Amino acid sequence: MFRRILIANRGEIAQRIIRACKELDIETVAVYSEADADALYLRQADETICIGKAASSASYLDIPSIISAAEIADVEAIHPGYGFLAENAHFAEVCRSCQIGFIGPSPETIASVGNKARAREIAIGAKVPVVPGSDGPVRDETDAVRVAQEIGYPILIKASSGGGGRGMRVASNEPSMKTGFRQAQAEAKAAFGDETVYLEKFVERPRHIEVQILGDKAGNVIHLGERDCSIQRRHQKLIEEAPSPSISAKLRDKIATAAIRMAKAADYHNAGTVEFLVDSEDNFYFIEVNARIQVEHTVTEMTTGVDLIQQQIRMAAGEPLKLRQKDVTPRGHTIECRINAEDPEKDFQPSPGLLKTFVPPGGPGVRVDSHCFSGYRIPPHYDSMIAKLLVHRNTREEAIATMLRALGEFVIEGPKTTIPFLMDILEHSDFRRGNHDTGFVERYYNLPSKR
Ligand code: MV4
Repeated sequence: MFRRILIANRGEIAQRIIRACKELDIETVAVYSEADADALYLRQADETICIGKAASSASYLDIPSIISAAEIADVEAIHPGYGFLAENAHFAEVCRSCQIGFIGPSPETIASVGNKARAREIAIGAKVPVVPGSDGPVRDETDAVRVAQEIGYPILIKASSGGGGRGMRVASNEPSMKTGFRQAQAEAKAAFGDETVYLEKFVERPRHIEVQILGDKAGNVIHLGERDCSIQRRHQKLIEEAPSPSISAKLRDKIATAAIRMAKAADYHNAGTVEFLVDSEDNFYFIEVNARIQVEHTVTEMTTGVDLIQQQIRMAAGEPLKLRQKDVTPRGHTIECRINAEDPEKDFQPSPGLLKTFVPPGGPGVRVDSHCFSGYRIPPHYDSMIAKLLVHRNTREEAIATMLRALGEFVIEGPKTTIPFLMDILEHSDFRRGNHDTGFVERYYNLPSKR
């Protein structure tokens, strides 16, 4: 097992990783930018190192600074958390060449699943259902129109280096394909330095179901059930839950076993997520692999009782999985709300600054993962998530009731937050029925009345 690791991240995930390390008796080295000098996680780490200016590009994304810190602090491994360098194959490669462990998949796996057209090919090879689409990248406009003719409109043009909703464009007919294709290529080139695009049939009103997997270096892969992340706005998840309220036990099992096939085919080690879309007829399709621990890993921790961060660290250190598939027994229902310092009445504009009062809720079935405290100043340079509020209850109905109680109990003075908006969603009849898809927020938010 590692003796000492560096955490290349900030905020609640840095704190989450420190907690796991303390329980594993591993020393922690935290890094921080000039804007994070007063952050809570720095008081919890064994050692702290300033790695640069406030801008992420000059600190949390600066590979030479992070590697220097790791060398100076003499750590055996780096945990990248989520975001920043977590899915950067080059960074994982640099760690390898410096003989520093990377707590995540191999650089080769990160690169291959990071290429979405390649990930699709791997899925096809593993008999994992994909959305009808092009066989690999589409070269030019003529090719695009021909493939689209075969699949039928509407079509989604996706950037191979995109993902998470970036670099996508809908084409509803031949003329819009002709113009859209070139624009998509140009946008992809500008955004990712890679103009490669591919086509998929556009699935209308899908549900977003993702499967948590764990894979050790010996090639054992297990799943820890799915999360339903259909409640999102502009590709930012707002509410995640497990189990999904809208899939049958049979479909759940089919999706989970497909996720395991995908992980094995991608030679996936460490913790990861396989994302699927489920259409209105309960067909499911692979869309992406997330080669990192995700924000919402906590949902799975609550339903399975498995500490995913501890598992990640153990697997990166070369320990084989002790957990067997039959020992993973999801229980009850978990809901997570992401609380952001944003103003829902001003188009979710970030609302950083002084947190005058921050009193999180408690009581039965409640977990709060947050780096915030009364008197903390939320820096404007990073994402606006200030807390993850989770509840775990026996049933979904009880979980919704506890979540509404806990959201109501939260006292946050200073910045505007998304709490009122989250409460609105939890009270919506379609959400309560589990009758929602990824278009829920956009539809609901454009409606004058919600019921
Ligand atoms: C799609 C789709 C419909 N059809 N692919 C968005 C994020 C990225 N992971 C994939 N995404 C989508 N891919 C096909 N062929 C609709 C989405 C999508 C979406 C997916 C999951 C969660 C929220 C979403 C919101 C809008 C669009």
